[in-house]
Amino acid sequence: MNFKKPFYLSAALAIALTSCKSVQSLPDLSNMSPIKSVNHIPTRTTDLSEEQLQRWSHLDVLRDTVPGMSVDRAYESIIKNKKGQKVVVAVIDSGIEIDHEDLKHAIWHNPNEKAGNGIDDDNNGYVDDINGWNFLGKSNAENLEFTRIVKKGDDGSELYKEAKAKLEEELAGIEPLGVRVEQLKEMRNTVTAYLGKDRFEKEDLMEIPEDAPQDVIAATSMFLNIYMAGRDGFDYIDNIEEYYLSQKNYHLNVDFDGRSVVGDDPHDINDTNYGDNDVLGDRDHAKHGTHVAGIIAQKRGNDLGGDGVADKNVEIMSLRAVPDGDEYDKDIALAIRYAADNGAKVINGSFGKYFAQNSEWVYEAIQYAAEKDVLIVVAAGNDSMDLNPVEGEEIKRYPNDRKFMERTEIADNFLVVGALNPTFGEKMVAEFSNFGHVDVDVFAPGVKIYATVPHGKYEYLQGTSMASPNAAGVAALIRSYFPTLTAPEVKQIMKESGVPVNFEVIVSGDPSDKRNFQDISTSGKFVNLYNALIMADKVSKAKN
Ligand SMILES: [Ca+2]
Ligand SMILES: [Ca+2]
Ligand SMILES: [Ca+2]
Ligand SMILES: [Ca+2]
Repeated sequence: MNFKKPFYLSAALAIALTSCKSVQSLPDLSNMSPIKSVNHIPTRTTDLSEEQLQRWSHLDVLRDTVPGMSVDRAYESIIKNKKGQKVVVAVIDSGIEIDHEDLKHAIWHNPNEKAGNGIDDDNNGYVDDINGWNFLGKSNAENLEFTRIVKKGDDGSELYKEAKAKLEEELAGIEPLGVRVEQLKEMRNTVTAYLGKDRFEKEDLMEIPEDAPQDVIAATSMFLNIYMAGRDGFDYIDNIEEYYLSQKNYHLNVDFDGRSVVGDDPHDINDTNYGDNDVLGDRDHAKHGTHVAGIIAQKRGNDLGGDGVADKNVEIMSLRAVPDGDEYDKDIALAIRYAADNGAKVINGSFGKYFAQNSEWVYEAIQYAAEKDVLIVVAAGNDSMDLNPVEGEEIKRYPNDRKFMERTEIADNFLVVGALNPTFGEKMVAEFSNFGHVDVDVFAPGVKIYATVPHGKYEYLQGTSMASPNAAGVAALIRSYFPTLTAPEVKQIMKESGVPVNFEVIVSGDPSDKRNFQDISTSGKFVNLYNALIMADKVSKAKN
């Protein structure tokens, strides 16, 4: 792809076209009062029903006493059936099942590209890019970045030393896991041999007599514990083995080259002729991206699966750039530029890593997106870490809008989101969620989030990967109804209009580590759509 575009709309023309599109005016919001600070929330005495749990992120802070985003309240009292402007949301992820029946209504179609003619009709550098672009081609698994750094060889750099130490630490960490997998399989064989069948269930285990051989009894009680915890013993072993093997064979394996099938040089930003237009990729590797897209755009109220935050107001552009392993800075930089050049107003980035070789390309792309007025919403990461500890070294996490050791941000269009549990009180922060008073901006629901997955299905998933698209959906709705607001204004509104929480919460899942919620992000708040629309109304009126 060539960065010098031979054809694009001038800024003035783009604005003129934008203002032609109709946005139906919302009801008068000037007298509506936002949900204010939450100091003492009545703890729920009953569990959420399955139906409530499937859409808890849409529930209301006060009415439902969960840290949801008051999406339903906003639809009922503000959005109603008012039409907004369509907002293109680029999802940079693992691929999206664009023909999923709960998603296909909201997929972006490149208006200036003709499908399947082998010609780059709109001259944007990508041939037949109908729904976005697949920067990964046929690749799926990848190394982690530190593995790739070690693979390149010792160049005497500090980065190499750090990467080598990290790789050795991780390899040592998975060794006992490999031993454990073998033990578990042996125990499984002991039980299947004793029972004389290939598979067993909890009921079979309950019938094993107390005078069975010692090794059978030991294995039985181990498996019973797994079943008692609500898990299937066979799935349990498979999951651990799958994780172990992906670490050993791909993520940490210096002899594995995931990129060769793509055919480009991933460390040459000018080598842009790669990838293809298949934005789904391998369907079985598209779970993450399909789920993220669903959180934003799955159809609301159709009795199918879950509800998206912004189904009618968005078009999802799929940019496949996140493999099973660490993403390449080149793919991320080009994906951000693609989104900015082709009409996206919001980008969701549910990915990240702690080592980078070409981070300057991503920093430049973020600034490029800022020039094009694109808001980038990203996940804070799932490593239970304080990214900005008061003592000790700061954590470098990529992508970021801050160069490390510097305090100032390089752009004002980058919003970082941590994850919340479906419960108020001291346990509201997800135990895996990173946090930080410099590098995390807001929190949003990210545990037990129900959304689309490939093969037309739905699942609960968790992660800051799920919190980010919840926030991105809110950003899209603000931009849909208040199209004159800029990306920095939308970022500011999302931070300021959030619900402040003034009590201590457990971080990193460690009950002995409690922080005031106000101190673990730049805003000290969690995202609230209802409040955000009220504030957006005020800010946009003040501009006119
Ligand atoms: Ca094209
Ligand atoms: Ca074409
Ligand atoms: Ca639905
Ligand atoms: Ca920042």
